[in-house]
Amino acid sequence: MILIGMFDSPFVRRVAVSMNLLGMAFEHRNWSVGKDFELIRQFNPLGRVPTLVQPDGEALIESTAILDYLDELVGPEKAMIAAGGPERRRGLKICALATGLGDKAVSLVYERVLRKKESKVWVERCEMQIGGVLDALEKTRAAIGKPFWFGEHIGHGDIAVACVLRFTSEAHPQLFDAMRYPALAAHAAHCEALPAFQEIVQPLAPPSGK
Ligand SMILES: N[C@@H](CCC(=O)N[C@@H](CS)C(=O)NCC(=O)O)C(=O)O
Repeated sequence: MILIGMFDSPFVRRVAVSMNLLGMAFEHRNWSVGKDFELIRQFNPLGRVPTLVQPDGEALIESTAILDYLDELVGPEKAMIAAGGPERRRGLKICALATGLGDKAVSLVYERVLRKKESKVWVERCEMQIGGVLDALEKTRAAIGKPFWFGEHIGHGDIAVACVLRFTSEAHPQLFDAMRYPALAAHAAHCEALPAFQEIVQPLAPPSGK
């Protein structure tokens, strides 16, 4: 399989870290959504990453849909989210909050680098949404006295939250104060110390818009 997209993207990184943890080999195309847009569009008409190209040429898109397929491939024993019931619903919600936060953090980066003048209304809205999600995730994580969100084993929610926190801290350091979010900071540190995370990391290099 070929994974397209840079590891500074929290969405690409969550897929790559999961593949690493699941022991799935992949080739990596370190293509930028800026300068390599046309290359990416050859595989995904949206021109977005992550895009995961299967051996038969089929291209999967959207991190959550890609991970859903990978879980299906490895089977319910190794899948990194519960197969059904309340634990699956709660797991999907953690993932949705984390990736939604990631969408807002990415949107703020594009606002900064691609526009001549930022929209104050949009920036304030995104910052409020990011703060709201961080508060909600902090409260939930603080109430869980376990190594990971759903117990002893790492899952997609854990990975999504850690990847998005790293991206947000690098792109907008003023929006993530570890003192205000101690449970999330500890969660991120715990995940980032794992070999699967340390092997999949790339400093933030946003598109320049030129
Ligand atoms: N919901 C998507 C979000 C992916 C996403 O926003 N990727 C960014 C890079 S971090 C991208 O492709 N940006 C270019 C664009 O949206 O045109 C997912 O989970 O895969």
